[in-house]
Amino acid sequence: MASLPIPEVEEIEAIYGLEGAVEATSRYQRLAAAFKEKYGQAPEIYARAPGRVNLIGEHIDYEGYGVLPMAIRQDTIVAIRRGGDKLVVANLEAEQYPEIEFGTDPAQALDVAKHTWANYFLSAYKGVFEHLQSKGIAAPSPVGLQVMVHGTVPLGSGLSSSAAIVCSSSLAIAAVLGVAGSLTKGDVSEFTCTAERHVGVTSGGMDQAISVMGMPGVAMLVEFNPVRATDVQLPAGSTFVIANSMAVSKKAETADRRYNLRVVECRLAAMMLAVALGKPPGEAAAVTTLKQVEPAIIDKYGPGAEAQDKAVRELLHEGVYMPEEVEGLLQRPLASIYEGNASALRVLGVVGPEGFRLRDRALHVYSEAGRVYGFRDVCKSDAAAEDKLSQLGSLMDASHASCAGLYECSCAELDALVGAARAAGALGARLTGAGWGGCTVSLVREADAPKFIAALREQYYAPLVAQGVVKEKDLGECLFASKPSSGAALMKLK
Ligand code: NG1
Ligand code: MG
Repeated sequence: MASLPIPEVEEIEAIYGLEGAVEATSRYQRLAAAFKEKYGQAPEIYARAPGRVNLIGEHIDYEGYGVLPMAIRQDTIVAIRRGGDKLVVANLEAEQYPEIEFGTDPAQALDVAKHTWANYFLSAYKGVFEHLQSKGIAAPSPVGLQVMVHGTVPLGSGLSSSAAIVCSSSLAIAAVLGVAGSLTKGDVSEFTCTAERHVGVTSGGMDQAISVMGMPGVAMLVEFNPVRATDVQLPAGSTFVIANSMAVSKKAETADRRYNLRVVECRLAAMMLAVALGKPPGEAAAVTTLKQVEPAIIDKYGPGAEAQDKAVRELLHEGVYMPEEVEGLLQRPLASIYEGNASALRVLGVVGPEGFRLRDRALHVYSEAGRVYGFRDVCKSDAAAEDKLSQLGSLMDASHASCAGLYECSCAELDALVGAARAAGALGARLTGAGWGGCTVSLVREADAPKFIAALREQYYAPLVAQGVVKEKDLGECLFASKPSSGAALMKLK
């Protein structure tokens, strides 16, 4: 499946479904009109890519483990044409997202310290050229591009607005430069993941993969190295309700103390496990993911979640590891292990007495990886739908507990919202995406969804409306049931 070419779709209905088509059409029309007014001509082509909600499997994609997201209908659309001698990146919502210009040199550096929305476009631009170079495909000479973007995925909400803009921009750029024909979905999933790291977050590949490979009606088990996606049919009568905690997670801006710190902690945990399992320091220092040490754990402790949990508790000590302890065991400075890895070096530069909580992070990653396959197996099983729902709910609850307790990526607002969701009748509820703010996802019986949404409005959102944090009229964008939607596509409008 990963080797299918990117579809070029002419009909909006094919993507947005009958219900969404009218609204989508008017959005594309507004984008086209604003584009023509600004640049004097119509776009040559459009591309769109959706956000996603992760049902289970949090903070494990960068450790090499499979995750289970679905694409949502909210997306980013990009209109583009060749022209001028710069990259002019404008947004339909110009007041909120001011226009930014870049030169056309694909090798230009991206300023991580100056985070702007258009950095995501530039990361896509660099990514397209880097991909062509890595495949030995002759790159076209850089030309000026005129671009206009419109997104409906809420920012900083764990629904991957970032992947939506990086993936749609990449497709648009590749198409207008005439190289889209040589790309497969797998190529785009992989190079957009690498490209997004230019923005300064050392993310895994889940968001880009599901944004590119999502399919209507099914969630996907996304696995890595190489990236691939398998359909997961969700049980009949189930609905997933997304709710925004309204705490904004500024992931790129806080990366050194949150997201990128966790990525560093996981690798340190993997190296410490390798040392404890008897690997010589040089070999241990070369380990990069927790997945890589799993075979050695199984050799000694046997397979299964319990054995893995026992192993981690025996091999890693409680509490905090400081850099000196890790360096002593690896017999080399961390700066040498991370040479050339700018984001990890930034993390090491700011680490304080809170150090690294390696045992907790490893316990989360291994148990969460197991829950992903558990979730898939429940969906595939021939149990009664009602039993499936309650088992999936328990897995989601356990995932949230692990994210909050062991991985410390929740926050007061997310915990309160998860609590309110369970009180309102969710069969399971958890944070989704990186956490530290953003959204939760709740499993609800389809028939109960309206009642559930009304109860959550009352319990969680009414006070926020009263405080002026959110407007009543915008609640539909904060709290909604979502069906699995289709992945990225190039579009020519009729
Ligand atoms: P969000 O913050 O939801 O976009 C991030 C990472 C994912 C994954 C999740 C946690 C990016 C682009 N994505 O998602 O790869 O690690 O956190 O599971 O940073
Ligand atoms: Mg993101």
